[in-house]
Amino acid sequence: MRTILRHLAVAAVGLALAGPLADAQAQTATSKKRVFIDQDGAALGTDMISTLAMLQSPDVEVLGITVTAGDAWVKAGTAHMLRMLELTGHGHVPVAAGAAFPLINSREKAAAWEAQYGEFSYKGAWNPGRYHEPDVVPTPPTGATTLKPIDLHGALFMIQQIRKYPGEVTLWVGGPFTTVALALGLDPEIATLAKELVLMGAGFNVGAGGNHRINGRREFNWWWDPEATRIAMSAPWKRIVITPVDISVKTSLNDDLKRRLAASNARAAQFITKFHPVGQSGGGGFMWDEISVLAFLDPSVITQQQQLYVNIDIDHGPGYGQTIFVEDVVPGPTPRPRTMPSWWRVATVQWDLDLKKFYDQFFQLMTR
Ligand SMILES: [Ca+2]
Repeated sequence: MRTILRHLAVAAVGLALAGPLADAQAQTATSKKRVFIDQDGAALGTDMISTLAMLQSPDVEVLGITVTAGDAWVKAGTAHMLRMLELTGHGHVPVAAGAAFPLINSREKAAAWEAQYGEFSYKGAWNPGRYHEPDVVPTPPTGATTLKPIDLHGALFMIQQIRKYPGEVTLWVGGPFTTVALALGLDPEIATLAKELVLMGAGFNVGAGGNHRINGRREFNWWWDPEATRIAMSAPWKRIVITPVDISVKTSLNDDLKRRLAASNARAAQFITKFHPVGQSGGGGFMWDEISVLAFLDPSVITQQQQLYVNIDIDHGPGYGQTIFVEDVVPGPTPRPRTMPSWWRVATVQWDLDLKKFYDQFFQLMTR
């Protein structure tokens, strides 16, 4: 309890910054885009590399990072994130541990669902091949870190930083929504105080189930915690941008790209070269979260996108965790805006990208 009270006291300091002090800070602002990152934390692959891409941008000030359970448990994921920061020269960026478990979903519930409706090919921290207990932190393949997370829960850290710069902070989410849902429960105003919500998640029309086999609309980030996704996607953000799994499968951390990066002495490039060597696909593969980051940095990377109402099925039946979506216009000879219940929010959904621009800009970021 004492720890919780201390967290709340620190958060209260952050909340107090919404007044004149915040205005003074805003006036000293740089022209950089302010971003708060919420990410899950597999030791290798898209979680680390996308976060690194954001940190490498000269146009962005990363206010902080919270790590949420998903691809890895939160304690392991936080260690992975800190180690990546340590190795790439970004160790000054504060990291807070976020949500440890989904709100309702669990490993046991997922297993019961699978027994009834079919097996998922990918379950993040629940994958049998990588499973360990939530409190265990195995030595990461990248090595043990000497850095520590800050002494504040990720949800409170998120609230504090969004309130510090009203209207300026892009909340970028590359993992499940549990920490965001907790933050919204504590302080619903962050949805309107943030500049926008930008995320990787959801699946729409991925052919033959895409990389999730059973159903391309059951994308991992959203499926891990459907109720949190419903809470986050129903909040009144000023703007929502979604990088869905549909576009992820058009990219890969391929050997040509790795060979080009290997020639660079930059720490970011060397991180990829050391832990994602040419000819080894482990942890590489599709660049799910990287697309979301690069499209945020330069929207012209995206060549096709669409406005849709987007949310998630939270009925505990066969559709649990599926992306649901509706066109924002009623088609016909004279199309008109579609009216939906308030929990449906319109999002910009990215469908296609300029691959050359994407890879070139990724290369530039990683070799700085
Ligand atoms: Ca992720």
